Amino acid sequence: MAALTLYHAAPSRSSVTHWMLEEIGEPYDIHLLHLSQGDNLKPDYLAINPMGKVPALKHNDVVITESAAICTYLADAFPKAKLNVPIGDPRRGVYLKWMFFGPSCVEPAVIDRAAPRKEEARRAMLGYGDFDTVMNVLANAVTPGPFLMGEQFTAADVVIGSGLRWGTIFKLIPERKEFTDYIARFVDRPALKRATAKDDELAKK
Ligand SMILES: N[C@@H](CCC(=O)N[C@@H](CS)C(=O)NCC(=O)O)C(=O)O
Repeated sequence: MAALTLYHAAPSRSSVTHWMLEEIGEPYDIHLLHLSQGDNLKPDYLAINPMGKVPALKHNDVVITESAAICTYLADAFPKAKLNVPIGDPRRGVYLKWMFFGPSCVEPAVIDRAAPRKEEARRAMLGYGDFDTVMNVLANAVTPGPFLMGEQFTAADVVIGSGLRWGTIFKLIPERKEFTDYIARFVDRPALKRATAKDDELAKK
């Protein structure tokens, strides 16, 4: 049994952490859940993540939930993979900004657009402000690149890159050249290809 176990549904938001585990290159087990069968709401799994959501990652006896937190944790716990910006490096603040920008700005902006509210909330009330500003900030952040932190590909690219990739596939994010160029720079990474191929197999189970 590996020290790392990913509680995963394929494909889903846990695919972000699946890609991250492939980037890290440490052995891991997958505990597959079928969301359509309500596995995530069964008592066994609620004991792991009371939110009833995937992903969850177990590392020895510690459980981590929230995909961006899992990616941050893995990058720090396995620095050999060079996917983090370590404490002490002044660039870490910017790196953490992008790690948080994914779940606190990109995701809610995209989901609010996919499922609009009856009454539009005031810009000041929304942590992400407005969709167009989020997109413009992201477009600037990945240009010229190649990655969010410049030459170094980091866990922030796994988080933000996944959001942009899925958002573009589902046509929830505009097909801007800045985004298509950025996605093209990471889409052929062997770790992403391995995770996607494994997800395709897992989706059949
Ligand atoms: N904030 C969480 C969101 C996780 C999430 O929404 N996961 C979805 C899969 S895409 C889920 O578990 N849905 C099942 C359900 O809510 O019943 C994260 O980023 O990890």
